[in-house]
Amino acid sequence: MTTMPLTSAHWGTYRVEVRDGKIVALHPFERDPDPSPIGPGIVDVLEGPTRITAPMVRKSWLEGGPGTDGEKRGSDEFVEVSWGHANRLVASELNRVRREHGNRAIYAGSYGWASAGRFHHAQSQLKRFLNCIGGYTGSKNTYSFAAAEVLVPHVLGTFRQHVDETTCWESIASDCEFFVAFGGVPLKNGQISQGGTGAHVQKAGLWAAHEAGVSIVNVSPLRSDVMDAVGAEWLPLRPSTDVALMLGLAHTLLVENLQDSVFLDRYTVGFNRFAAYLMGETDRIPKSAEWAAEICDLSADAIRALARRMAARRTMISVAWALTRQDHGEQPFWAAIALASMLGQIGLPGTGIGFGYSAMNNVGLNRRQINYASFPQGSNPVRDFIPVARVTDLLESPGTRFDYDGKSYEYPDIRLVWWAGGNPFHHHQDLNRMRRAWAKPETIIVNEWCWNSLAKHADIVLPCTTSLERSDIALTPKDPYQVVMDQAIAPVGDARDDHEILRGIAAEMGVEEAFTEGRSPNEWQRWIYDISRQQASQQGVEMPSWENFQRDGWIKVPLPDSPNIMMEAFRADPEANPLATPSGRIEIFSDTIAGFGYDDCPGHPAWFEPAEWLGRTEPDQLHMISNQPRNKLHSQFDHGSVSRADRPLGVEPVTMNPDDASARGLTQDQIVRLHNTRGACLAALNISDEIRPGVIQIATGAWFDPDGVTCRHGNPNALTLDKGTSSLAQGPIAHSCLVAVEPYLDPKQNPAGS
Ligand SMILES: Nc1nc2c(c(=O)[nH]1)N[C@H]1C(S)=C(S)[C@@H](COP(=O)(O)OP(=O)(O)OC[C@H]3O[C@@H](n4cnc5c(=O)[nH]c(N)nc54)[C@H](O)[C@@H]3O)O[C@H]1N2
Ligand SMILES: Nc1nc2c(c(=O)[nH]1)N[C@H]1C(S)=C(S)[C@@H](COP(=O)(O)OP(=O)(O)OC[C@H]3O[C@@H](n4cnc5c(=O)[nH]c(N)nc54)[C@H](O)[C@@H]3O)O[C@H]1N2
Ligand SMILES: [Mo]
Repeated sequence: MTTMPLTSAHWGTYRVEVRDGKIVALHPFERDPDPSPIGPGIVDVLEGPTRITAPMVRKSWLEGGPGTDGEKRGSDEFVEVSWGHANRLVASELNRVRREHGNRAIYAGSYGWASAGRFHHAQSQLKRFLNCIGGYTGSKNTYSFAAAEVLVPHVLGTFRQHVDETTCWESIASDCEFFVAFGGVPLKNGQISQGGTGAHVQKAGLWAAHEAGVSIVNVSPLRSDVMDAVGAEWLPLRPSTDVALMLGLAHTLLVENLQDSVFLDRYTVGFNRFAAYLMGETDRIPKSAEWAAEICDLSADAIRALARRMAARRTMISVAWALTRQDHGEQPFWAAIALASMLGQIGLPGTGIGFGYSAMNNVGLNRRQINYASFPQGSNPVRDFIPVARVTDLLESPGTRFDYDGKSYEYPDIRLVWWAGGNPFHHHQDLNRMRRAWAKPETIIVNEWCWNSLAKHADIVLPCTTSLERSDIALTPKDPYQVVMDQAIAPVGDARDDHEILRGIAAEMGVEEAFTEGRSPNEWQRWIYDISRQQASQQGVEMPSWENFQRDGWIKVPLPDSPNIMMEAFRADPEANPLATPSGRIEIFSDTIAGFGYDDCPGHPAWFEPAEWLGRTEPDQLHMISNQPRNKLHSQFDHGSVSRADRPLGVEPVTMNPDDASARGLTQDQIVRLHNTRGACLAALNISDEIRPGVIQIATGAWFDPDGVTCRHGNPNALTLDKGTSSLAQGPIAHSCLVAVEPYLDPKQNPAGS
């Protein structure tokens, strides 16, 4: 018998072809004009050797108890146990840690992308459970754009709301003339939309802009960050130097009197202080086009020409989120806001600034934002937290203090780590350093469905289902399509839903009623839907009954009456609609930030030399860009057929300019070793002039497979630098990283080599 249930994922909506209880294929949703090939990558790995089918406990931990041989994590054997046994082990260990060290000794920030679906959201489930037993140390912000999440609210009142209200592609096609994309608009990224999407629009949006005559500039070390078909002009700057370029543009506008003074007076504060910095009055360094050219390796004439064009045309500035994932990653967004303010087009149709047309399908997607309900997490009595990317510092240095957004905090002493729905062995920087710190906690619990490096580095592995093995609802304010996620197959092996895993442990600890409130998963989903439906109705959108939603499988929420334009209301009337900043205006100078007294994040946008960049290299070093992979979401399905097909040599490809390859005597498809003082990884060489000299690009996502400090599989986080962006946001800086590249001589094939 064949059925075709519907499912939703961060990479789109699909029809699942199920034959006799087995999934044989995923087919694109009939409404999706540009479906992502990522989805089918799950089919061949749902079962098989990489699937976790029963609870597993690390042998030394099971035999010796908590804290035994933490340094064996990642290499120790695992022993299968029953669910009853696993639940008792987890419950008694939680009780011990709480009794001896208090709940703050449990770290459950559990950052990561889990699955789409409003109810079976792994982190929400875990956090709700832990809140029922006294709480946990959590984390703040994201790896995506931590620096912007902390900085931009000081400057524009909020960050996330502006991202959600990004001026849509329709408005760009009708009203923009000049689209300047820092970090480009790589279509690989538009496959993704957090919480699911019904129709992919990024490619069509960019194409429509081109067809409407919008000129596009791709400011990026990678030419391929904008699709060839739109004929973008390529400005191949050095990585991590966008701030210098933006300051050079701003200086040119100022000295040529091209800035919009009326806009600056009415809508901003602090421009004069920034102008003094631009002119070199504060540090004797004018941020001229010549100064910028020296840093970013573009010509001063090109910089001046770009500034003049931006002032003469209706211009949109797009800043990729990647620009925040570099040292001093607060500054590119602040400098871009200052530059857009000088152009004076913020809040007008098709122009101004957009935070990340590069990043996801939902950025630039015209839609109505419905306030859907979530699965309630309860409240956490523990006040301790870390900025998310400070996890290694947390484990390494209990009791030490850190700065964050104007205050000072202390790292608690973590005894137990619990991760559900994220992969720190994918997402964190300097994985060799993290691995050493990871040996310290007494117990590490992980909910996972596949044997990735996170699962391998745990003490207790609780096997969870994938979204194809349970039913859920994908309600998301980020997309007009709302989708029923049908259960396609029975759970594989003894895998349980995260909710069911935690219900079992809650029962063991006597808090089952508090955790479930007596509702079954199905009743919870209906509860979430009914509240969402009421809230939608208050926003003027009528959603069908639960029964009809289930019957039809999906709905499409009507589009807004007029296209989204970011900061439109503020522009129309800044007195009636002030920003949520102290001044109510755009803060080109922020007294609040200046008042924090950070020498690495002053009161206005400023250039700082990154910790690692091409302006200061050892001989032979190259700048490594580790951007998002085109064939998967982060590390998910790296073991699946879609990802493997792009990796015929078994290791992740790395792209290098022909000049750099010939200088090193390297050839196409050769296996190379990328290395620096922190670690190394192997990669398969792809030689191409789509990348500027001095820079290499290797996508993130290869499963970390350490052989000493070398990742055999090509995970760039074996090399990246683990340092905060600044005292303000403490965000991750994966993109500021220098490496050397050499031929790899496989000791097995080449005993005389290595
Ligand atoms: N070098 C470098 N590093 C980076 C970046 C970069 O640009 N360069 N980008 C950073 C960014 S922006 C991000 S967002 C992070 C992403 O980092 P993560 O979000 O941590 O990466 P994922 O691989 O998506 O991890 C999700 C995990 O959840 C598991 N999972 C899926 N569904 C379920 C479920 O239902 N239950 C449970 N329990 N688990 C589930 C998956 O198997 C997977 O292991 O990486 C960051 N790291
Ligand atoms: N297919 C796919 N899509 C994804 C994801 C995925 O894993 N796979 N992850 C999603 C997530 S969680 C996020 S946060 C977003 C991230 O969205 P982005 O941050 O926009 O994505 P990246 O691919 O890291 O970076 C975009 C481009 O910026 C360029 N770049 C890097 N450093 C610099 C620099 O210093 N200056 C300039 N001008 N350009 C630079 C790189 O060439 C890169 O291709 O992507 C989302 N989309
Ligand atoms: Mo992200």
